Amino acid sequence: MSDLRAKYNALIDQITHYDHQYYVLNESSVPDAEYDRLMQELKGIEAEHPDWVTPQSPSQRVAGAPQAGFTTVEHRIPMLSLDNAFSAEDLAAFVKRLKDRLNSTADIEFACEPKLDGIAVSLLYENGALVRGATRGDGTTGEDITANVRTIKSIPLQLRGAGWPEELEVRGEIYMPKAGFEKMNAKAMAKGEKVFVNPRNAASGSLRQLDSRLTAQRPLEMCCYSVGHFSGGDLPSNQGELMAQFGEWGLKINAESQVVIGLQGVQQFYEQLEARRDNLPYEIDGIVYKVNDFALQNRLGFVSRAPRWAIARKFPAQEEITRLLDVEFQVGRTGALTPVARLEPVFVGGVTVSNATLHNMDEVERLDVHIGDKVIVRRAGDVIPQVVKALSDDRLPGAKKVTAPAECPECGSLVERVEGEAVTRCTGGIICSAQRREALKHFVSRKAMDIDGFGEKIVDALLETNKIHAASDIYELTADTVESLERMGKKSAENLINAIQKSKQTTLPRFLFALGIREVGETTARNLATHFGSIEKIIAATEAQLLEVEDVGPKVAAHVVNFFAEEQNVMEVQRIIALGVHWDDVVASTETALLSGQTWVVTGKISQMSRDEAKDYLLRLGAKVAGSVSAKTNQVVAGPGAGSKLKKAEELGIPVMDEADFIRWLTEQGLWVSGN
Ligand code: D41
Repeated sequence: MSDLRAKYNALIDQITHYDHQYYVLNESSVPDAEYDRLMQELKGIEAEHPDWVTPQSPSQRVAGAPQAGFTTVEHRIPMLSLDNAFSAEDLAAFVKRLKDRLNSTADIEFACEPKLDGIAVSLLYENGALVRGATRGDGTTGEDITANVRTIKSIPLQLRGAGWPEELEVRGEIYMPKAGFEKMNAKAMAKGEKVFVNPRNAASGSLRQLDSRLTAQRPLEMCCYSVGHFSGGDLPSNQGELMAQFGEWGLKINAESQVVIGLQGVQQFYEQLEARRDNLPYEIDGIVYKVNDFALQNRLGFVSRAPRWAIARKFPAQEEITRLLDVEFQVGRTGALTPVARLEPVFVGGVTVSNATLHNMDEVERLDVHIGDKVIVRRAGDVIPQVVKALSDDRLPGAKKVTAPAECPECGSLVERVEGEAVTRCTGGIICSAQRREALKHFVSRKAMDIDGFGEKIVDALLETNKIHAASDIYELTADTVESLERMGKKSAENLINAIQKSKQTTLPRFLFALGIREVGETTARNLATHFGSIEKIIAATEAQLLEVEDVGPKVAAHVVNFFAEEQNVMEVQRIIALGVHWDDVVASTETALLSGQTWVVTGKISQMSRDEAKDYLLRLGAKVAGSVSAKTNQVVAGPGAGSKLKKAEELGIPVMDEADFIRWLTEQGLWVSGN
């Protein structure tokens, strides 16, 4: 073999290996730049020697031109459907049915798999080479989506290792991970393109593209879970081993899958996975349980189109249809009017939902909702329920379109919507009681002044009884005043006053953030604080000076200048400081700071301080504090309960300190005095 040919083969192996590591095993392998260089080199050789190119080359994932349509595929063995179980009782009945049918009292082994919410597909491998991909369709006939499945990097074009049957039909689910879905939708939204309702629809729409170049840009993955037709070789004798075998052949399998024993094992798996549902990187709508042993599966057989030996235990649905009764507008801290849907109560995502957000007027227009419409409500995880679609087919004649009010529903001031912005805003400023209320809630909140126990109810009660008007008034409250509020005992009043006192010792970033200047979030507040070093300098800063701050653009700069141009705001700041709110000076120049240029990550529970406090310390030393671990991370502080971030740090060989190390180190820096 020529040197170049050997080089070419080695490149294919190397790129295929990197794809496998990254897309199948989820391990980071090479820097993008290196990967791109290898791919360019491969393509260069292929341009010189087109006759060397095979369909298995990693350069051959994307076809050149769109198809006219999809041809149909008859499945040689039907792709079955799954029976559902909706409760623990249903599941127990399933296990009992199996035992009865097998005429045995012995516990059965079950393979448990997350039920991915995607599209079931079939892949055909001939002598290890991917030759066809098809959708499940109705189980008998599907569509040929070979060109599209070839673009999915977790699907091997050539099986790895050895020992696969000559013909092997692998079945599994193609899905879109949550993060990729969010990113893709955000991009589509910005460009005014079609937004998908959920990751499943996005996966389905992406697979139905006639132009595989479009599919290639969608973040799809595939996990494999069964075999259809096979010939010319043998397979393991149970599901657990089949999954292990799939893994060796380079097919992606679900890392959560597990073999358990008996009803108890099955139920335990349910509880553990359900608790983690929202934290998984992809959506699941339940768990699939399969009798592990293939011989037992064969004995149990099928009823109509579903196997007797498998069942899908469904989780509570995250989307339901209900009716939109009305839309009201809530006024936020910066005057932004948020349209809120009042709904006919509906059970979704495990709770009864009667309100859902419509975000802003752009979203209302995009959804084209009318009062009385049937709408799809989605509640996934802990996020606020959302209206994701209006079912316009069922619209009642004469239904009223949702429009923004001309006046603020709370204070009656005019409402404005800046050209090109999604947000409608009340122009009332601090005369608007809603804006005042929200500003105060923000001021006392955890990431701002962090006044323990100062909740929404107390803010409302103090405002209603005219005990406070502005944030500075909080620092003049007495225990007697607080105690005079309804449902407030002596002890709680004292606790609140103590918490207010304690909050006076703060940091400049927190104080700045607490002021609630538009577009000044935690990060911007930190950047402003480290850049200028004092509140006086920030108040005096010009737009040009503000633009020198990291991540501060013209918009933020204008908001800061406008805020402090308002004399009332400056007086309020001075009054708060006069009443005792103070902080240590900030290390003004990041160049001289101990940790300047370093990126730290804090994860897990820190018992002697809050995670936010730990971050404050690091920021004061000039470090950047990141939310995730990457090759750029210099140091990780990991308290008990640290999970994936700690694991990642260990994989990447990044130094990790535990809480004791961290406190020792802070003490050495003179930042921590024991008994703090
Ligand atoms: O994750 C899934 N969505 C999933 C679907 C899974 N993990 N296993 C499955 N197993 C089967 C049998 C037992 C019939 C081989 C399935 C499906 N079927 C399935 N997907 C769509 C219809 C049926």
